[in-house]
Amino acid sequence: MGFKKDFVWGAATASYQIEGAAFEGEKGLNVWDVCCMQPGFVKDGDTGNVACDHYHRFKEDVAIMKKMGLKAYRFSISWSRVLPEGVGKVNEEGLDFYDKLVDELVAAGIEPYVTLFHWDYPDALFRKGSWLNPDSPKWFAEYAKVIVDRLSDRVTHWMTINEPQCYINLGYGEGTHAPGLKLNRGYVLQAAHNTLLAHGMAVQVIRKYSKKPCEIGVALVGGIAIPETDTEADYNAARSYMFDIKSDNMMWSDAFWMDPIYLGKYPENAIKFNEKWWPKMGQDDLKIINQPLDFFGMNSYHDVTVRAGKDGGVEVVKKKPGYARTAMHWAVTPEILHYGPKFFYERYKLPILVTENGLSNTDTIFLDGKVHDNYRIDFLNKYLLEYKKAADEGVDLKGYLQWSFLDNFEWAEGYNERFGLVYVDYPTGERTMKDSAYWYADVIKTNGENL
Ligand code: BGP
Repeated sequence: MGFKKDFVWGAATASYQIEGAAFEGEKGLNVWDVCCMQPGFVKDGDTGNVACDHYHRFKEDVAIMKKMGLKAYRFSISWSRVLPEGVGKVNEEGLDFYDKLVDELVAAGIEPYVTLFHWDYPDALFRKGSWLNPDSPKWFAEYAKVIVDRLSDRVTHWMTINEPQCYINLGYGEGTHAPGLKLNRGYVLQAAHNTLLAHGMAVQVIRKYSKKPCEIGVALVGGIAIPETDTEADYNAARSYMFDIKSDNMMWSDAFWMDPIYLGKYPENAIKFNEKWWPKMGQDDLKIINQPLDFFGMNSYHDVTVRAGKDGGVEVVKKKPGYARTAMHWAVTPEILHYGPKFFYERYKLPILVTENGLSNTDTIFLDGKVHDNYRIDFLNKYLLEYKKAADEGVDLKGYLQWSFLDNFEWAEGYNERFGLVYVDYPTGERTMKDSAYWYADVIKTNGENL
């Protein structure tokens, strides 16, 4: 069966990771701008101040995308570039940047997939309590309206938020990502609830004001368990690992984030185990969070294998010594693209769109001036073959958006790892298509038949 004819092949980026121009064009500060000023927050003192300088080089970047034959390009909008104070006065110069980028993509025949929020929260709103402020969902809805009013005559594919698991847990609980807070569970839960509510309100805004029929989703971390064998017992162990909340340690679980969005309820055990912390909620909050969506956005890189335990529980299978891993030390686990879509489709019943998947590496330019990133080709090939298995089993697959189009600023890791299909020489901004970019162009051309 393979990938269907209209399968969407693309690549993804995020504003803070590539744009640069952090203090240009009347842009307001965001929490990553501020955290990067803090010595020690990011490895080697790296910052996103210049990053890939995409803000000035976007035409060149779109030309490379066109050369690769990308059908879709997922990018995010910097909220504080458009609304320097987070709400209120619109910065026309900032909005114009995205307007021109969208024009350029459309002219190149590339479908824009817009993420409204990928972690660069406006500093001005952080100072008002950010996701802890009860008005924060409304602030996000106001921002969404500004973007939809301007871009929805050309943009018809939207994602509200990216990986709330990371920006809430790492940013508000563990303090390793911006804004760098280590708050107690009660506050983290409140921030999580408000960010889910913001997602729901933004969906309502997009549906109401979009100038064209559109498709909307959200890009969550898809935590996935690979069943050790194809037996019902191990499948059930994988389902249980992914969706059952067994202890109060559930802030990274799938069900805590996904059930309210796709099923309109928090898992009962999430509430039970966190009773003393459970945030106050409005009567209609869950209804607002549970907006109908058009696809299931899944960001997945690596995960675990499980088996049915002797006592009826779930056992995580220990990885073999010397197992394959990436520069980020993430295990190479291609099977997640088979079993993840299978189990998510079974539970949430929406077409699957891989919104991120890719390999971090320490690529360099070889003596011949090229970047021979065989590891990336092999990684993507293996993952995509597994993804194809899901299609063969009848899972509705919408597409695949590789992370990332360009090497970029990897948050607290700075520029230490490279995820791109296109190499960026940061001091000069020069781009070089890696071998994987040429290989991916062939994958797209043959709709995955060459895998
Ligand atoms: C994205 C980031 C990427 C990468 C990825 C990792 O959304 O922008 O740069 O870090 O998430 O995701 P995770 O660590 O959740 O697997």
